[in-house]
Amino acid sequence: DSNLTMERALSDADIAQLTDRIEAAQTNAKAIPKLTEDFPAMTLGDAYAVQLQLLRRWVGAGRRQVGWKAGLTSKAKMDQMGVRVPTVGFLLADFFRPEASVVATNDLVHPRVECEVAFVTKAELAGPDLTREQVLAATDFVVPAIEVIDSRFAGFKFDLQSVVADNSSSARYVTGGRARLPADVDLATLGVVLEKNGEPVAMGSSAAVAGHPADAVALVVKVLHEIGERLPAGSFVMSGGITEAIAVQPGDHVCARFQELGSVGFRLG
Ligand code: 0L1
Ligand code: MG
Repeated sequence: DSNLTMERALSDADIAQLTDRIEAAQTNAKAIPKLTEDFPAMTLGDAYAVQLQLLRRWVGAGRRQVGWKAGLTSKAKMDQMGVRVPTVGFLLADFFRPEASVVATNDLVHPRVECEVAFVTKAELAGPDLTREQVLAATDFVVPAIEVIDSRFAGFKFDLQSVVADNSSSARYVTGGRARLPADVDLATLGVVLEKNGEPVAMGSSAAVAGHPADAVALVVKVLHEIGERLPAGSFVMSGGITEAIAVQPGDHVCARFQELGSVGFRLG
């Protein structure tokens, strides 16, 4: 697909208009058609231009960025969404919700949850080809997390350009369990079970995420390199859903039980 280039095809005015659309859909929790319907020439580079414009608007309005997330880094997620290219999305401090709390859904379109290993870094990471070892050396600690994703596209139907512009479906995230030093856990083969209302609904191993979650972090840094960004020390990075994402409703209780990292759970309100 020739639109999967980081070259830009759309004008600055088009990028601003698309950012308005995404901002309104996210702010009002209202689904919109995928962006490529009106802008078929849109490239991956245009999509990241929209995502970065949204980030700059919101940071300019006083919101604080804490880090980035990997999207679509496991085969389960790629198969579920029919998209084969890993993506990144930014994470703001106000996307965070505490463990054991009630996470509101009235400000979301159609939330889904997925289990992820999250990294907190202690040194800057940059460049197109970091190794797993370099990522681990720059990692302060890892924590278990549940991401609540929410596509702003009707029926969770989108293409790569649309989902990247929509900040890779980022919506909320919850951390819990135990923070661990990366050297103290075998990050390659951590098992996780996702329960909904006490029943197991998905399970997997951290190896599902790009082979190793630290490799997914290296992929995040590679995409950041391609869009002219780096990962500062102190970043919070979600390495991508280990299992497919599970749809949730108000009243549901979800809990992710990770080997070695403990569990994280909350209720949907
Ligand atoms: O965190 C994710 O993997 C989401 C990436 C975007 C695709 C989706 O909405 O599932
Ligand atoms: Mg995710």
